[in-house]
Amino acid sequence: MSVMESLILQLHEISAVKFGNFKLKSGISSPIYIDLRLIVSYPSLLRQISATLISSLPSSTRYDSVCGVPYTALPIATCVSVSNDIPMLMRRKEVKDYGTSKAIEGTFTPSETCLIIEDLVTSGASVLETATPLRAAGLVVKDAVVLIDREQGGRENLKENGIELHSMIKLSEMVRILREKGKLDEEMERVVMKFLEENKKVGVPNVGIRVKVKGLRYEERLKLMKNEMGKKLFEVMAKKESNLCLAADVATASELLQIADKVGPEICLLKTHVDILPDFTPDFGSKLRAIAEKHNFLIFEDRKFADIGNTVTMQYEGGIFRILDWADIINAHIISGPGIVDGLKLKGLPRGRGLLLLAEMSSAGNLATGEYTAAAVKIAEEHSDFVIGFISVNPASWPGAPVNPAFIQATPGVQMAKGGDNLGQQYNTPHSVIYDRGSDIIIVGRGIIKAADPAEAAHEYRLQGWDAYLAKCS
Ligand code: 5BU
Repeated sequence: MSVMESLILQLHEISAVKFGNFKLKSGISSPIYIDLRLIVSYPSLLRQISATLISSLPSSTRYDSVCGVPYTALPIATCVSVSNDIPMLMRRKEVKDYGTSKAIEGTFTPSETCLIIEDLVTSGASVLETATPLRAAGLVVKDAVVLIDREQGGRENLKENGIELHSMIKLSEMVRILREKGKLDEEMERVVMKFLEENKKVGVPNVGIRVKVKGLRYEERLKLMKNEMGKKLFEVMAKKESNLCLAADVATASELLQIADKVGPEICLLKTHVDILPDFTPDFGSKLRAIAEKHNFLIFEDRKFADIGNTVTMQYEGGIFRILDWADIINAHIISGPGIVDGLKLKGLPRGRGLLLLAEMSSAGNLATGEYTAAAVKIAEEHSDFVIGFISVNPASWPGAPVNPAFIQATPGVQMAKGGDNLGQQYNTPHSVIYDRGSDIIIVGRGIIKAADPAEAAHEYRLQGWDAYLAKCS
């Protein structure tokens, strides 16, 4: 008899798996009932289950710690931790709002990988409820291992959220083995299999299962950020109580300097398109930097570099604009591959600069979606000394969400009312961008520039952006 068969028989023996007619929590009647809470009373079985769970993982699975989904999987995770000498983390089901008010108990370093352990997966929602706070604390969650997969869409839902589900056993296999061993008759097998088939939701992923967690404050995230300019941006945001970036798309350099001085007190960041300024002169950078220092904001040249590494080093440093000399932050597409980041980093990192990667765009029909977005996240993780975050539109919807909180999300396409322009731009409100879509910085252009009083408009955007941030953190 295989180890698995023996385990299944033992689970049946202790009545952790029962056949009959049961009313489930959801109200439906089921011919099969599984209650794995019982296993704590059978230490030898608990030990065997824990060992088999770990050995059922592909050998390529890497993790620094384990975390059980409360409560049933907690003893399983503890057993795995103790017998394999792997540190364990615990997720609080009810986050205390007093004391340290931690969602995750245990010691860890952000960007370490945590394996989730669960007893039974149906839709995958409870695994996500544990993955989300782990990720929000800066941990990487890529895999979950489960004792029994009910095959009701959990695997698909988790995949959608960037988690691969490994199951020790599928429920239909379990039923087949119990039938083989004479633990249920043919009629009951037929009834159970029919029930499982009818309740199968495989292929119809319940997309949209998302869990909201309290956001970390900038002061906390600053400690996770590796790049000095990124740290500085968090500092400025916290100090000025501003997550507003002005997209200073005005007609001339002199107009830009004027609006920078007027709006300066409200913003954490000023975004330029230096190549649209007809009156650009080599002293533009130093003039803008003086205003930035006066009002304590950073400068972001929205150059959207896109070429191969070697070319971008020259575009960044040279030409008429000499962007490297005055822009604190630049951005780049990843269409040319990670070499672009290496190229920009070569010039930018020694000067203390930071880079935002374009993970998504705000314009209708753009192609920066799905795997492209995921590739941007991967490149960012691999270059977190230089990459400070992303240009994004809806980071809360990305497969690995929430994204590593070390990274800053900056979102263009923001106005007070949802809508768009007639060239494909699409607008969302400050609240929806920061609170619902999980971004950090609202990038506002025409909403401020075209307002009758830009400084007053900027003030209003700042208050709305800040309120949404506070709401997210509480
Ligand atoms: P608006 O006036 O608020 O629509 O200006 C938006 C600014 O953000 C503008 O400078 C764009 O070049 C920039 N932008 C964008 O709108 N969408 C994107 O996906 C990216 C940048 Br990337």
